[in-house]
Amino acid sequence: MKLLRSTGLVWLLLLALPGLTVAAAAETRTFLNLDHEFPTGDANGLFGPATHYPSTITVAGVPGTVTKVTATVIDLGSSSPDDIDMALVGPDGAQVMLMSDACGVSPSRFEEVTLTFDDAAPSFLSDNGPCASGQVSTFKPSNYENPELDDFSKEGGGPPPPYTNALSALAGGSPDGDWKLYVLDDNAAAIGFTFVGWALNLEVEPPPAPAPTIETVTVPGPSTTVPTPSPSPSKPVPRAAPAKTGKRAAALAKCKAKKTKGQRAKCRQKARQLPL
Ligand SMILES: [Ca+2]
Ligand SMILES: [Ca+2]
Repeated sequence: MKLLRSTGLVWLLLLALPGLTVAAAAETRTFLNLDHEFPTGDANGLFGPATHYPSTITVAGVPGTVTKVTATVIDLGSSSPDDIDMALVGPDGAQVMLMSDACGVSPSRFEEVTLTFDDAAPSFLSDNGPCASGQVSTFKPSNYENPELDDFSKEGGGPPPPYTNALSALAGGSPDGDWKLYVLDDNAAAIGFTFVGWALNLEVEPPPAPAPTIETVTVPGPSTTVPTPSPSPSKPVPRAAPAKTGKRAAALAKCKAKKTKGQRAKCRQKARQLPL
């Protein structure tokens, strides 16, 4: 007889556990707002805050950390670019002046200009202009206004100073939230701006992915047969009785046929010597 006994095996499993991470590559995402913008301070559109003040891009559901920000103003035209004040405010409240009092006053003018503001650009916009028309160009944020005079809160109810001049001030936080572009014409003479929209370009480093790690888990293994232990030697083992042959009974039965008592006794004595 044998017994069945289940044994346990230890397996090494790869499981995703929080806490350990693997770096992921950054990627750039672009968001658009195509609301047409022009000054709304008077009936002729010569000065004052833009149609949407601010013009807002709401980013939602983008995990990770912003590592770089650039902004593009699409199809910008002006008969007096110096009038333009433009600031970008991030979800965390950082304020960057993209351009102010750049490219000269009327008769300096430009049209159909698409400007991207990028800290890594090789140069600034010209202070006194002219700035070329019909160009798709990239410049550093360019502010030629006396900082004491640059104040969106006084001229249009926008964010008060201070404003930085580096888009890097907008990096380091979550992409999610409201990104606000404030544009203002600060001079009642000449039309300062019209543009069809703007793009927000965010370089985002995704959140670290969970790294595989090792956890030990015990799971049931295959069954194993093992022999039954032998009986203890100190315990007596009963001896089996020999099987009956029937020879003795047959001989005794024949003894009844003997004639004399003596003959029957002698016969039984002989029969008892036979096996059962
Ligand atoms: Ca200004
Ligand atoms: Ca103006």
